[in-house]
This record gives sequence, C-alpha cells and structure tokens, in this order.
Amino acid sequence: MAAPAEPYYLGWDFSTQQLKVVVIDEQLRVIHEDNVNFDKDLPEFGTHGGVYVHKDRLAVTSPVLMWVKALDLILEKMKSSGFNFSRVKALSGAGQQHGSVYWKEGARSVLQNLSPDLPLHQSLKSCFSVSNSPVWMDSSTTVQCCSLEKAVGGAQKLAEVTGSRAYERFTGNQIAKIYSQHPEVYAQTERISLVSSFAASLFLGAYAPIDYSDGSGMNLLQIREKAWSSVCLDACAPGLEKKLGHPVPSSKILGSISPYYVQRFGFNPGCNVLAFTGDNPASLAGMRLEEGDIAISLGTSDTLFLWIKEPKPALEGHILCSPVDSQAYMALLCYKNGSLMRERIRDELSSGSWEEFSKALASTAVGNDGNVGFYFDVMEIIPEAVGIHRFSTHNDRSPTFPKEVEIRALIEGQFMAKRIHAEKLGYQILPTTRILATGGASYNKAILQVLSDVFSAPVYTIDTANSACLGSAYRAIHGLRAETSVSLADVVKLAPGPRLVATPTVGVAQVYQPLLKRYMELEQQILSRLK
Ligand code: 5FX
Repeated sequence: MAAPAEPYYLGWDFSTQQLKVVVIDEQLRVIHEDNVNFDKDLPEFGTHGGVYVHKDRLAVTSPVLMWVKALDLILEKMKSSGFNFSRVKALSGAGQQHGSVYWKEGARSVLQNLSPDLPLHQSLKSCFSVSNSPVWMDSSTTVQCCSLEKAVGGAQKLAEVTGSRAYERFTGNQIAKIYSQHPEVYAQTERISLVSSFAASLFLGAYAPIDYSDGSGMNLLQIREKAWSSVCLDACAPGLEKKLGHPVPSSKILGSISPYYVQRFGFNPGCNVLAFTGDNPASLAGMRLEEGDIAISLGTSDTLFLWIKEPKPALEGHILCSPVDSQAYMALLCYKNGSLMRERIRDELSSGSWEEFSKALASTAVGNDGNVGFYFDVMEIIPEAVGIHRFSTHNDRSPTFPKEVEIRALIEGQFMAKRIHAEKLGYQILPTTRILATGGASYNKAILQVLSDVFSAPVYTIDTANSACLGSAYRAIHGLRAETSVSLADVVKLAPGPRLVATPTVGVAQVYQPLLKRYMELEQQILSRLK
C-alpha cells in the first residue's frame, strides 16, 4: 500500500494590496505560492493600492466583497493549477491590522449554509451592514480617540490597559465612529470582525473569534488579563461585547474547515482552521523571533518588532500580546524618517553613492567623538519632533557637521533613538539577543555594523518577502502541537536560518552607555523647545 501523502499547511495573508497564500510541507519547504492583486485582478472594484481614499483624505476604506471575491479567485486558480487540497492538514492566516468587517443580522446562517455551487461572493453579497470596511490607513476618528482617552482616565491609562494610547486607525475608535454617525447600521450589525477573524470566518463557515494578538490593536482589549475592557467597550458603543464575541489565544484551533470547501475544492473534512492574526504578529512568527530578539525593517519607514517579557506601555509605540507565546508580548515601533532621510543625506553628501556613504561611516570613530544629531525631515512619530538638530560634545548646538561626522551622526542617532524607545517599552537586551534586519538598508554592511554596535548585539539579515504568509503557515503547524507547550521556534527549526552580518566591536558598550543617556536628554531638550 502506498504511504499516505505528506501533509500540507496553508498560510494566508489578507494584506492591503493583495491576497497571498503560501503552501508548505512538513519539511517547511514552500510547495506553492499564489496571489491576487486587488487593483489588477479585480478592477471592477476600482481601488488604488487596494483602498479608496475618501474626499476628506482622512477616511480610507476597502470594499469587503473585494476581499471575498479575491478568495474565490485564488482558490479557483489553485484548483485549475491542479493543487491537491485534500493534503492540507491545517491552515491559518493574517490580515492587515485594525481593519473591521460588519456582518449584517442574518449573516451567521448564510455563512453556515454556503452552497458549494456558488462562489462565496455571490452567497455573501448581502451579508455586510457596512460595504466599505475602514482599514488601517484611516485617520478620521480623532474625536472618538479623544473621548475614549477621556472615558478611561487619560492617554497613559488607556495605554496601560490596552497597550496603546488611542490611535485613529485602532478598531474601537472606528466602531465608535460608525455607531455615532450611523446608529441604525450599528444596530443591524450582528457581529464585528477584524480583517483577520473575518478571513478565518470565511474558512470556518461560522464567526471566528478575534485572537489576543490582533485584538490588541483595537484599544479595547486588556492585554494583561486578555479580556475586553468594559470601560473601553462602553465608551465606544453599546452592546459591543456581544458583537465582538470572546477573544481567544492566537494558537487556538477554531474547528474544521466548512463543508463548502470540501465539496467545492476537495479539502479534507478534517482540515483544521487555526485562529488568524494580524499581519505584524504573523510576520514576527514568520521571522521566528525568540525571547530578547528584535526585528528591524529598514524601509521607507523603519519598523521594529520587539519580543518583550515585562511590557511597560507608554504614550509611544504599541504593545500587543505575543502571537506565539502566551506569556510574552510584542512591541511595535514605527519611525517615519527612515530610508528617505538616509537617502537625502546620501544624495547631498555622497553624490548618491552608498559606497561613498559607507566609506565615510566606516572612517569615523564609534561614538562620533561625542557629536550627536537628530534628523527629522518630516514630523517624526517617536518623538513628535521635526527638523535637523546637531549637538557637539558639550551639548552646544552646531549649525553643521563635517560630511563624515554628519553621516555617522545620522545613522548612530537613528539607532540610538530605537534602542532608547525600545527600552522605555520594557525591552531588555539579553545575552542571546539577535537583531534581524530586513528592508533596503539591510544590504548595507556599514549601516548594520553601527546597528550592532549601538545595541551591543549581533545583526543577522533575513528574507521576509512572505513573512506574514509563512508565519501563518508556521502558526498552523505550531497550533496543532500547542498543548505540548513546544515553542514555535522549535517546531520550525528546519526553516532556513538568518545570516550573521555584523557583531559588536569590542568595547563599544562603554562608549554608547553615556552617549545613550545624553541622546535621551537632548531629545527632551528638543521636545521642550518645540512646544
Ligand atoms: C500596524 O499598526 C499597522 O497599522 C500596519 O502595519 C498594518 O498592519 C498594515 F497592514
């Protein structure tokens, strides 16, 4: 008798511009990849970059049926390519964070009785009370943010409870806006999902619960107790707890795939659906971050994911429940002045050449002889400051720096800011800490050397093109073994490891200790002058 076919695991990513899927086998090899680009493959919805930016330029939404139709399309594509759905043992997925989906009264029963003869978008076409879902790019809820912070006792209090102060894109504030502007629409809504739990619901044929990690991006979940905050719920809209359902651990097996997929595509009826989560938490899983690690994406904006044990929520950054370890947290920090700032200085001082830029960086001493700089061409998020600020050894303001000093001040300054803000949120560098660098600037060794020196930790590079999808597939495998308390890192240790590119220069810790303190004080000085 032939040996049973090796199982497959699917990882989905419902991101802003496209729907992606990755299929891996037990050896974690990628067997199949597919995607549907919303603008290109579903032009009937007329989105740009997967979204509609409304006239006020503040509201940003995506048509919920576009996401449903994208799933129809990608499954049909896989079926025509001969993909064997019966081998899929488990699936999980990710969704862009904060976006929300509003299921109309009666949708539950439609979802439970999907006809295998129809594509999903036909069966579900009347199931949504809000046809254009607010997404993470929306910033139209300032009024709701102010009233939520007020109701809870201030911004810091809200951060302590939910991991973040009020943010316009966070789901509680989006729900509050819909309730206040269209109470009749809110009343007709049977269930509210995040993009991630909405996507899981499509596979489950039932309302999927919100997981703790993506739930932490709503300004509604108590991140330590892992339960909704009744004060926050009541401040946003009445009867909200019922519409949200109970949040669950990110590794929970939600049930078996809906019979719809068994009949229409040949899935195995025992295929497990694991809780879906947000794209950033799923990427953390895809990059296989472990205790004490940092992932840093050096792109248009610089983004950091930190693995944290003892979080200290602050007015800056976000703390989320970890998607892979029930005892841990992840912090998310975002800086606007990333690559564009580095490129501007490269163009001005190194004739647009990274080689020249790197030479200048390598020719200067660690610590830049005490010269420190802050470079914010656009208003920064953390800290809320703008402009270029240079200080010499004795904290005197300097109008200019020589070329080499300027280049090192920029790179050291960017990384010192990251270390300081990470530590403010409770992050601690451990002897095992690894920094996983991705994005454009992660190709530049001289920049990564400074990163390694400032954090006193080794830097690795890692390919993250599909980290949210891969992380979802890894989480599907891990979720099946969650009761054994084995870590995700152990389950996926066969996956290709990151490449070591820089280790800290001997003795740098002594140089940066006093410099980091000075940087923090100078940052305060800039902020008080800008006020
Ligand atoms: C995180 O807080 C964000 O708003 C974004 O990174 C979205 O998750 C992108 F999908």
